[in-house]
Amino acid sequence: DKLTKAEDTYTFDDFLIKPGLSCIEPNDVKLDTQVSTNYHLNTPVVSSAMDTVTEANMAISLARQGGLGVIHRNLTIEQEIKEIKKVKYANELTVKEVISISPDETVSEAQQIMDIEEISGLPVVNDDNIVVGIISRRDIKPLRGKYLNRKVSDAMTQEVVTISENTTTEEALDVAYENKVERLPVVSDVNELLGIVTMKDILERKKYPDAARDKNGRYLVAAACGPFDIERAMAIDDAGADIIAIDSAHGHKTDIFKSVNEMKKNVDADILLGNIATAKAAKDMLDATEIDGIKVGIGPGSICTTRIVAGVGVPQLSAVSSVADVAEDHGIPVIADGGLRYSGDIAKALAVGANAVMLGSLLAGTTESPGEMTIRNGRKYKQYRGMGSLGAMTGGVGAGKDRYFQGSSSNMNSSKLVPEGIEGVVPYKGEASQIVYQLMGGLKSSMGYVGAKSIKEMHEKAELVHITPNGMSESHPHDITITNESPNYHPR
Ligand code: RVP
Repeated sequence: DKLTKAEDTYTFDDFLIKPGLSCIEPNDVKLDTQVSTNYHLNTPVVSSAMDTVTEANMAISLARQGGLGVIHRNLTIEQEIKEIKKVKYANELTVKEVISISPDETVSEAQQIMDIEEISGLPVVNDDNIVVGIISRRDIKPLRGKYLNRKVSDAMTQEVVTISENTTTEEALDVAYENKVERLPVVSDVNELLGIVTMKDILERKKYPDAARDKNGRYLVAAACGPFDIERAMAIDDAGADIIAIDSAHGHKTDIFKSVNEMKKNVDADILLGNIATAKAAKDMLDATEIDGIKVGIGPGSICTTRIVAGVGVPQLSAVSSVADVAEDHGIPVIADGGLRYSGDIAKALAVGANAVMLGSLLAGTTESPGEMTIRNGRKYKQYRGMGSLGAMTGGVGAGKDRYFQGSSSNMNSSKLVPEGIEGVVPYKGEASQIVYQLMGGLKSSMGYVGAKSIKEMHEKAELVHITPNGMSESHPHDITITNESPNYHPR
């Protein structure tokens, strides 16, 4: 009968990782990982495509730390593109679309452009786009109002310090320091303007050596898309999204496989497909599509009610483990999405084969998460809600409404929506970088106990022990009143 045939399934609290023989210190551990066929991260953390978790600020913060943000899709296509571009242009070493000025324009024209574009200097180029000078606020400042009608050629600095396209970051920094200049036009052999590098961009690059970057050195970014929204997929691909995360509550569907194959033909970005929770789904998906990564999780999310409303799901550690076994044979990365509450849960997800984790609640309530801060009883909170909650389905542009709506599409009012998520608040936690630092610290510690110096070794070496609820209650602090909260542990 069905009940005796039912498999036993488990989640994070049912297992612990067994300590093993080790010569690895947490600081020796490397956390780089493949997140999709063509992209790897230096930190195995991906932020959820949720409207209270990821827009450009979160994606920039994660990319700086070596992780990846997935811009949510409760936005118009234009708004989503804007967020993607903010990430892509946040630390572009060579800005290619340079605003320049002709030597025959007036100084006041130059000043206006600098004010409007919020920049402090302009390369001066002739009609053939050859650099003939540079004009900055420093050149203009000493000129009193009456000289503002002068030509740019009279006020500009003629001896321009330039670099070539092949100049490295270190060399550019040396040139900028030695010549005490803030911006370096990038020029061709014949002095044609190709781009500009600013000191600010060079310094930012040095500050985040482990940042996740594309082949042009820009921050990596992913963006969400509905499984049938080919128009959005093509638009966000064009805008520069490196990875498109196809966002479905149930990715194990033949019509989704078909649509994603069509999408794949039309985009350059890698495609992550999800969510699924069984080995069979992974096999079917990998047989039917050419996707670049799989997202696992049906119902583990802290804001998710799918398992209660629909009675459907698979406890997350089992789901990740069974999908990872299949995906590994195909060389396709797996992202464990949802249900992660502590760094130890991240370690367990990786121990059973995940390449990275996707975090919602752990990153919600940070400075970088979208949404207003509210104060209740003297404590600060920020909103966190499921994308299948009523609020998310009726707010923004209502992404996911298609997913949870029941009834005829001509009458899409909120009373016909059947939510699978809830809305709430989480305490304000400060900067996402601090959260990620603690989470990765915990993970490194775990890998030290296992004796794994890389995520690959974690996959190979980690063994787990099955524990009882008593084992779990022994694991949490007990028989004490906590007086000083720790940054990486919150009692449940
Ligand atoms: P958590 O990190 O446990 O808060 O889970 C976040 C994940 O929950 C998301 O990445 C997504 O897969 C899932 N989610 C988002 N909205 C909903 C819902 O409304 N049911 N679920």
